[in-house]
Amino acid sequence: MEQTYVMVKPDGVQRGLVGEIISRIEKRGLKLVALRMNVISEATAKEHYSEHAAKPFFPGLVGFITSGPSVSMVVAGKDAIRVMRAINGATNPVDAAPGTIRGDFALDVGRNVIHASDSPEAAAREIAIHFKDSEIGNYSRIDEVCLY
Ligand code: RTP
Ligand code: MG
Repeated sequence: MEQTYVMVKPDGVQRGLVGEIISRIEKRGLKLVALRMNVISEATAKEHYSEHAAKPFFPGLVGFITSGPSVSMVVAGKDAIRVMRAINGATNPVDAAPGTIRGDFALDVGRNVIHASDSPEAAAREIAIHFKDSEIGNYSRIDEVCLY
């Protein structure tokens, strides 16, 4: 089963969208295997977004992502990385299709509610940044197992 790292960003938490977002992920058939709310440290934020370190929006991005509690998750399932990116929609919410999280709940590229890893390499790297192995659960969804 593929795993990906997902974060409800501080704006999503402040707008009360955590339940709605988790619900969409679970209803799609993906499985939550780790979950935490915390304020991400500046060092962790810089590491998480290190690919953007040279970009003009980097200081604002780090400031925003550390500005309040966010919800971190590891989400598992078939093609979880690609499916989560599709659930989230385009980076700039103005371009995000209705029915996606960004397309339904956001307008501003700097407050786009949710993050998900964009490749298998990024997923492995980001999961390791935000979670210890011992924090990642191992269970079957009821719809994954046949009783008889
Ligand atoms: P994320 O990493 O947050 O899931 O977003 P993403 O993959 O869709 O987009 P990415 O290119 O990785 O950008 C990371 C975050 O930086 C902010 N951003 N601002 N002002 C700008 O032009 C700009 N471009 C990107 C966004 O908040 C984006 O989510
Ligand atoms: Mg990204």
